[in-house]
Amino acid sequence: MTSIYKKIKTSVKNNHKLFAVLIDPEKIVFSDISSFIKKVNSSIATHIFVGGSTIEENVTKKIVAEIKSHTKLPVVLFPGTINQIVDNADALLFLSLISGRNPEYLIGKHVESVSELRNTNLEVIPTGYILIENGKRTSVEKVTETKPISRSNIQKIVDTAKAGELLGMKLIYLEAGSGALEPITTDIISSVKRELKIPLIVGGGITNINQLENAYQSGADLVVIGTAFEKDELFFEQIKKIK
Ligand code: 1GP
Repeated sequence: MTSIYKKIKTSVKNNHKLFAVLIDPEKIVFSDISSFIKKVNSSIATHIFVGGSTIEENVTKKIVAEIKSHTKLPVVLFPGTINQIVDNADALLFLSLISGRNPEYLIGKHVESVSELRNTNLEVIPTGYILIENGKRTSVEKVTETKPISRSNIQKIVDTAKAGELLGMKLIYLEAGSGALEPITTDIISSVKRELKIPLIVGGGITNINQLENAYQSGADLVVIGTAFEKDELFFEQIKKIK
């Protein structure tokens, strides 16, 4: 087992909740990165995720280098496109969109990315990525041309997550979509968590402390927030690290 994943497993075992700030390379202003990361460093964040739906060539590498020059937190790629796979990050969530039925996002892009991955030392973490309907059409849905699973079909969500685990995936990520109107419900989180032996990531539409606490209490091991910080960095004040 490699190190970032191993640490996630140890945290889960010790019931230590994890938190990732998601940075979309297309949305962050380069000159703002140092002050943004300062806030991340003094928050409860344990990881920085970097990724977005569409990105120009070469942007990610520059942004990852700048982030890494201001933090010791692990930088994990959460790529929406192959050109977001860069060798200067620490790990890669190798996402397979198991809620969808588009072979490109189940295995196609993965095959294409191998020639790039061969040249990196990234820790590759196979992740079952499950998109759940949240009331509006998300960019994941548009880009991947797949349908999310209905939020009321909890059994299908649970079975999809379990199938991912049985296929050997190391993490399951329940995604409501960036800027989702509603985060994943506590019912869905707890039902999935009950069945899984592997760590559970939850993200999409979480914009306040109550929603964050609810996600943790219902069984999320790692919560991802992006949009709430893009909209208002004062949110960091509410999630400061206790010294
Ligand atoms: C999106 O799950 C992440 O892929 C985070 O979503 O931007 O809504 O926080 P938000």
